[in-house]
Amino acid sequence: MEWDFTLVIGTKNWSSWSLRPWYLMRMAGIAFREIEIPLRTADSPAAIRQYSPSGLVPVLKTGDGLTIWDSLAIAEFLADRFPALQLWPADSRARAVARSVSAEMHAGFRDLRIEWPMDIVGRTPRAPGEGAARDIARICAIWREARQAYSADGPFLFGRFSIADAMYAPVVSRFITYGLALDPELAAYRDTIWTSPGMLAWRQAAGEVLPG
Ligand SMILES: N[C@@H](CCC(=O)N[C@@H](CS)C(=O)NCC(=O)O)C(=O)O
Repeated sequence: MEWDFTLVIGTKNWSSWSLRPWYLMRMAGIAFREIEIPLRTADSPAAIRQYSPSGLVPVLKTGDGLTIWDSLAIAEFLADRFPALQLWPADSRARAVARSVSAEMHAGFRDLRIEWPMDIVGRTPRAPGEGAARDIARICAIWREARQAYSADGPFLFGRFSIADAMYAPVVSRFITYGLALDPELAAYRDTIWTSPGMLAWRQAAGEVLPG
């Protein structure tokens, strides 16, 4: 069956929640149409409400009338619909951990989000405050544990690309924008995401002038 997907997102430079499903679909090769709504304008709330019952983006609309208005719910829907793509790790133990770290990202790291908002084109190094530093330490522990367990299977968190990478993609952008120094193991993972085809496409569309 041919799927007919429309992904409604916010301004690419800022909309960290929108980046997740957009990046996931691009990396997985799932075709979609997109509608980008400018955020931070007087008209943004009404424009989003046209598509989203929660008043938030992203929203995925399917050709047969389904609306999904949460980034993790969109990822789960796509994993259900396209089992052959293995959007979650195939191994049940790895999958359980991938779901745990994705849920932790979805529900947490509030201080980091507030202090270091996503700004794809920005390069404004600054030290994190206490709360953001705590969040960063936890994220680094998650990345290190996953990379140490799964590096033999590939360069992504769980070896092969998975939904967990899409969930952490906005954090990669924040680390670049605010100039966080990482050790070689974590820097290699950051760079895997930052230079992946899906992220290069998003960065360019967000207005970043890419080298060469
Ligand atoms: N839990 C939601 C959160 C989505 C969210 O907070 N989206 C922000 C943009 S990144 C939004 O729509 N804000 C409304 C606005 O800026 O007008 C998800 O995972 O999709």
